[in-house]
Amino acid sequence: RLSKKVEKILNHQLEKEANASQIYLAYGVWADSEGYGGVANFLFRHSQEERDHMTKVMEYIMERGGRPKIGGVEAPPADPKNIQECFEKIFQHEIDNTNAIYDIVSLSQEEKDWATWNFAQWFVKEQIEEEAMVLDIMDQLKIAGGPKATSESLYYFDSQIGKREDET
Ligand code: OFO
Repeated sequence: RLSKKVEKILNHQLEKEANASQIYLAYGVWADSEGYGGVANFLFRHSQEERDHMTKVMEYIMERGGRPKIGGVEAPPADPKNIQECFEKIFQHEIDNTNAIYDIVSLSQEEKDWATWNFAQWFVKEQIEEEAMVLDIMDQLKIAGGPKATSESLYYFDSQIGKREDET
């Protein structure tokens, strides 16, 4: 059974994943309105992935005899100024989420809650993939010319991002 402290940190993570889903959704809408249909498609798919992360945490809490808290979601941040900022903000967000996962690992280790420790390892691996994915997209954007990208190279970038496979 989960301790109150572990239940609390897992509920905090559940909330973070729900907020992450909302961020990707909002940025997807922004990207679509800017004409980046491929990027929007990618962000919408990723929003769904974040929701799946939320569900994963929720199910684990229930499985371990805890009570998931389903609260409201935070309003997403303001629209990014441009496509660079869009991915920089997403990268920052993923780093922040990685740190939250590390807090779960630390607490479960402290409490010798090895089931939660083991559960959190899936997320440790997932965060490695997510950070690598965003870094890779940022590299592609750099190759496209970064802030000096032409509309042709951005068009190509957008179509490539739209075709990216989901990682899980
Ligand atoms: Fe849930 O992995 Fe991104 O935030």
